[in-house]
Amino acid sequence: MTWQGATYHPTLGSCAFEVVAGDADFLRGDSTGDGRVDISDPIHILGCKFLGAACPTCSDASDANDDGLSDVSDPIFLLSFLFLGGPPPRPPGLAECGPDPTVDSLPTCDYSSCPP
Ligand SMILES: [Ca+2]
Ligand SMILES: [Ca+2]
Repeated sequence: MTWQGATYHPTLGSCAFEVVAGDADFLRGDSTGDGRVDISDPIHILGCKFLGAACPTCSDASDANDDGLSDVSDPIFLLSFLFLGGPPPRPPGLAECGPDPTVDSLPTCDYSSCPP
């Protein structure tokens, strides 16, 4: 490659990258962040989406169906689980805190109901 009259021979160097665990552990479905999943969680998501109420600080927790989107399907999924015998939220689930095993583009999770 020539640039400003000089010839350069680019070489491939080594590079390193670091995987940073940026998201907090959480309980899937706990949109309110209070450490449990109940009727308040789908109401919280619906309030955010339709009433201008405060939105979840952990989108991964409110992504109850773990499809990588935070939308109206999540409170429907939770209501189905809570009252109609629908499937439970996917891992990390309701009982034990954990990271999101699914890669998605949701914002970084801020969740404080799990031990550090
Ligand atoms: Ca909750
Ligand atoms: Ca979802």
